[in-house]
Amino acid sequence: MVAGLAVDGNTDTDYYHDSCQHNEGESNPMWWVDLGQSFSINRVVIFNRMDYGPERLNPFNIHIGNSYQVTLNPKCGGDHYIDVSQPSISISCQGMTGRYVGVRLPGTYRSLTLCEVQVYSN
Ligand SMILES: [Ca+2]
Repeated sequence: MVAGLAVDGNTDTDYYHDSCQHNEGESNPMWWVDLGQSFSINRVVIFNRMDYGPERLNPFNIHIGNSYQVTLNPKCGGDHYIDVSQPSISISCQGMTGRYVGVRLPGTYRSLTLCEVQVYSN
């Protein structure tokens, strides 16, 4: 079951098809979705940008919890790395609960481009 779906329900990984969100060169850029209520989360699937710079997603962190200060929420796992030859990665977050699901790139001058984030509840 899909508890929350962002950015637009379109998993197209070509940035120029207007289905990806993008932040250019920030420290610790962050994106999050407000699911509207707390859900028990099973997994998070992230669709990367594939037409340019797929390696820019690595490494990334996922935060899940009920604080609107999203970085205060617990991390699902540690640093995640997507296989840059693959358009998406599925990350198990079994046992975590939260209203906010965030994707954060740790470090300075990181560019965060997400073409879709799907959140699946139990
Ligand atoms: Ca999209």
